[in-house]
This record gives sequence, C-alpha cells and structure tokens, in this order.
Amino acid sequence: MLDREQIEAYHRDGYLHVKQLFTPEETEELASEMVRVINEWGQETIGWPGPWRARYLAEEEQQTTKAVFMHNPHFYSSTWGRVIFHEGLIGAVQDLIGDVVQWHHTVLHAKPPEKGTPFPMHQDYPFYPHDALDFIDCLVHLDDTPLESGALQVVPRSHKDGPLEHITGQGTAPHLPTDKYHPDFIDSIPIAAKKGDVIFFSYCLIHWSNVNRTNNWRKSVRFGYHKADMRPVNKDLNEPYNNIIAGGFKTNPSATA
Ligand SMILES: O=C(O)CCC(=O)C(=O)O
Repeated sequence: MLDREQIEAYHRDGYLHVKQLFTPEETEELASEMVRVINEWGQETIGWPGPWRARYLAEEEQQTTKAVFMHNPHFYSSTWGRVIFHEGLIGAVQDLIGDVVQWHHTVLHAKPPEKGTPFPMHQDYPFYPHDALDFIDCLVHLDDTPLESGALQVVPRSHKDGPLEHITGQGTAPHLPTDKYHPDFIDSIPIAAKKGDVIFFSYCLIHWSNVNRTNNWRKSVRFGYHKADMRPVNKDLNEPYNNIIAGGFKTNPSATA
C-alpha cells in the first residue's frame, strides 16, 4: 500500500498526506451520504468550547462560529459502516502501525461556510489516552480543503515528545496552554488537501486549524485506529476491551489451545 519513504516520513514527522486514497466515486458516495446524515441528524454548534477562543478569534466572533460534529455516522448510513474496513485505508494503517488493527472511532468535523469553527493547538491523546503510542488518526477529506477553508495544520515531529499536559476540565475541550502553544509562537505546516485525500497522523502530533472563511463547506471525517493489544489508560485489567477488528486477527494471550 504505502512505500518505504511514506512509512519513514510518517514515523519521522508524525503525519503523512496520501492523495486520492479514495476514488472520486467513493468520495462522492461518502460525501452525499454524509450530507444526508447532517441534514437529517446533525446539529449546529459553535464548535469546541473553552478559554482558547479568546486567543484564536476576534471578540465578535468568539461565540458565533459554526460547526457540525457527528459521531458514528454508521449509526445512520451503511456506506459509513463499510468504510471502516476500506481496503486502502486499512492497508495504509497496517503499514504504519502493524497488521492487527482495532477501530476506535469515526467522527465528522464539518466547518460550515463563512465562519466554520477553528480548532486550537492540541494533541488527540488527551481525548482518548491509551497505554501505548500506536494510535493513528486518519482525516478523510470529503471536500477540497484549501488553506482558507481551515485546512489541518501540523507541527512536524511534535509527536516525538509524547503526551503533553493540556488544559482540561468543565467548559473546555482539551487544548494546549495558549501562552506557550499558539500559532503566533509555534511554527506549523498547513496541509491543503483535495476531496478523497487522507491525512494520517499520530495521536501525539500537535495540530490545529483555522476558521473556514470560504463560501463552501469543509467536511472531513476522522477515523481512529490502534494496535489491538492497546487499552485505554486506567481501565481495569479485568475488564475486556474489545471493538471492531478492521484488520488482522486479535489473538487472546491467555488462550491455551
Ligand atoms: O479537522 C480539523 O481541522 C481539526 C480536527 C482536529 O483537530 C482533530 O481531528 O483532532
């Protein structure tokens, strides 16, 4: 699926942009099903709450951004269920983290036209901390995503520092402290993408994205996968931890046969 240079780049930089991993027909079907899911089940919010808004947005915009987030689109659409096992997607994930791959989540992050919400600098680790680092996020683009539409921006190699302390608590989504981690002081690389592209990134990679200032929607869907022997931190060891196996076979270390 991926070549050696791509695999090395992912491990070195913490991310990899794979162009046209989905065919135009596949992307078209996924996008039109997602529009239907949004229209029938979606809800508009301002996006992630939190004190970070004061550092990323002008005062008059701080409470007026727009977002549609939707977990588990496969609850509504079988197309979105099947894509969890998409051969190209899973093949790439296996090349990056190993053969036995467990699905963790699918979530839509849609930025509506004109004032689609930004995201502050953060790692995804604090949203779902696990006991190892082979957790990969895959951002599937359903629309062309030029920089002005609030494209993903990444801090290359930042995953090497492992999990960092985030601001957490009631009334905020986890984010890095804005006095130290902010695009004003930390260089990042914007990744303009086309529909059908996928950006793979480590859940320890620092990333953020700006407001969608275009007249078009910017919809992308994040899939999370990890090695099947990983577990959420602090989960009781006596409690099983299983989910969809999207690649390979999960062996039972205590099986005797
Ligand atoms: O889609 C984006 O622009 C950023 C989303 C994000 O921060 C994330 O998936 O963790």
